[in-house]
Amino acid sequence: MDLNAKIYIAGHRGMVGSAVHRFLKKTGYTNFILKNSAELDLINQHAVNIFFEAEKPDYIFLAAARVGGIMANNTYCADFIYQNLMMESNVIHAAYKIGVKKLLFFGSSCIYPKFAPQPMKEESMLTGVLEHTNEPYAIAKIAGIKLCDAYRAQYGCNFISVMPTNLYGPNDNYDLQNAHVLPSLIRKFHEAKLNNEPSVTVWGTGTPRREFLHVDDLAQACCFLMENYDEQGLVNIGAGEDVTISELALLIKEVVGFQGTIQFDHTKPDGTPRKLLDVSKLASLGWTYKIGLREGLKSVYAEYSTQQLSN
Ligand code: GFB
Repeated sequence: MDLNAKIYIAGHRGMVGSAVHRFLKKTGYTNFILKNSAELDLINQHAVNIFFEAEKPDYIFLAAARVGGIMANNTYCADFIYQNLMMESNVIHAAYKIGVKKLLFFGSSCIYPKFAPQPMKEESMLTGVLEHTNEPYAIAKIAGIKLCDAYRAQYGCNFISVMPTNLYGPNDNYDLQNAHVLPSLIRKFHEAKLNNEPSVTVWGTGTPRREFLHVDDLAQACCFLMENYDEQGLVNIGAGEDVTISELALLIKEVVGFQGTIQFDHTKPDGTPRKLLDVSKLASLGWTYKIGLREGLKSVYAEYSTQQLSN
């Protein structure tokens, strides 16, 4: 991508899109097309086609998506499959029609089977049954990957797919019902500390294992792949290390400085027992993560607590 390339970041206000935007700006890119959902409804195919005809971007980061944690996925399952299918179909087809130079699609590690061998290799996709709490979302994301590969195979489009692990960082969602575990626990421990509560409740058994990657690392990896990867299939992006939810809770408790105890609510779902990505493909291309979990947690907690003070 030359520095004057016209880059459309779909979903630039979300955690992933905003991180890609920050990284590209820092690298020297200046020519962005940014539209919020009120300005461009990506579910509306007609609106998407008009926008692409008028703007003709060179490169696209397709980060727009309906996302959420385990409870949001389980509750809004129709919205998750419908909205994601529509957005990715509309953008990918329009990108083909106007002949963009390259498009990068964001999948999710939940596309792998619930009991996939760990760490999960790219070849594991479509080899087994999905985790039921996020099956509709996962099917929409698998469809997006297949769209990219099909447009590459039939029309020669340079569309690639990346598979991020569980992410955290600036512009995350801290809504207790709909967020992912890491921001939810930051908020729970922070509020418990301020209110001198005796304990914090963590959902599930605490035994599931998850891998976490700072979104600034993800953004850097995506820009690296935009420059260095032109093939079908997906590329995992992760740290290659995981922790149990109990270990995560203890780490957040320590970073926040909460003195009370941790309780587990066994009525809440655990989801997939383990989700650790095999990142050897990305490593062989020449990229590894930089921000460790403790360091990343400290920086997001510093940002979160400062924001709370100013609210
Ligand atoms: O992050 P999370 O919501 O999603 O939950 P998944 C991860 C684990 O943390 C589950 C536990 O075992 C939860 O039960 N957990 C403990 C909590 N306390 C909490 C809490 O306060 N809030 C939340 N949210 N979880 C999502 C998928 O799966 O991950 C999506 O549903 C997507 O489709 C995303 O793939 C990355 O890791 O289980």
